[in-house]
Amino acid sequence: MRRPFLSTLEDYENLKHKHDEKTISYETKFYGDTFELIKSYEQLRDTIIKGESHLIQDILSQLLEADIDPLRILDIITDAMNTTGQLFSAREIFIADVWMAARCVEIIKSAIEPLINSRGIDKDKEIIVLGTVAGDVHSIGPKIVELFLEGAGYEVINLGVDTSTERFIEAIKQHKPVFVGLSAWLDTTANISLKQTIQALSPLREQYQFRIIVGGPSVTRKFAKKIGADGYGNNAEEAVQAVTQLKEGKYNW
Ligand code: B12
Repeated sequence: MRRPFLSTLEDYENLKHKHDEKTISYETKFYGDTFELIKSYEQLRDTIIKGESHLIQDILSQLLEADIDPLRILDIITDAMNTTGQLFSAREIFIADVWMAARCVEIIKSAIEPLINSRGIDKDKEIIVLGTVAGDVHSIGPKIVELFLEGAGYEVINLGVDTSTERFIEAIKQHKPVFVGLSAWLDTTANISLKQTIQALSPLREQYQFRIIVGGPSVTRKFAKKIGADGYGNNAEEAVQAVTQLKEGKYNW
């Protein structure tokens, strides 16, 4: 299990103050990075939280020039958005701030996507269709899941947000995926759209031989099982684990 980079803004500030010789060596050992790199990670995270999209490109270039694994940048995005969510929930920032943070993430994702895709493992990649269910416009989580699944060697067709059941069915018929991944963020879309989507896709499972995995903060493992999903992932790494274990017949709820 990958350790979250930092879990709250407070941790982040503490870490900044903690950067004396002793802790640098600890952090350096832990992450296998140089101090300069850790500073750039922090800077990227801080910049996302502040929504300073005009600064993103420069910081990202520094990190990529240092040849860091682009998948690690996804950890920073996840952490920054979790902190953004906590600040929003605590009413310390407004929805407009969340939008600005999301905008920064979009810029980063566009920049690192080609780097992750260019790793190409084999030509005949299996396909995974991914989408956020109808009525829900959250896209950052599935984008990260997409990048992880691509990193694991799948071709991912991301249908984006607010995806109707008809659109999922069309994509299944067209792309013949081995997995369909569904996301939901809101309690309403998890309880209604996600359930309805699984019900609508289920009759096609036998004919098209795909399995359904689900995720998103409003979805629990128990709920996923109850509504008829084949697998669940609490985060992008678990999404990869779920598809791997399902393929090997080793998935355990
Ligand atoms: C960013 C954000 C937005 C942005 C979305 C921008 C975008 N392009 O995505 C905007 C501003 C548009 C937005 C709008 C709204 N939002 Co909003 N939003 C968030 C926020 C702050 C962060 C979500 C996020 O990106 N997290 C970071 C990613 C990396 O994590 P993640 O999403 O959990 O994804 C991981 C896992 O869930 C998993 N996963 C995700 N998908 C999948 C799929 C599969 C198959 C698998 C296996 C795993 C998996 O892996 C991902 C990567 O590790 C959350 C708060 C939070 N803490 O979650 C609220 C939150 C989700 N939003 C909320 C609300 C209420 C809304 C609005 C209704 C607000 C409003 N009043 O208008 C609207 C809804 C619009 C709609 N119809 O969908 C609530 C939902 C409450 C609820 N439980 O119902 C939350 C929890 C905030 C809160 N505390 O109130 N939001």
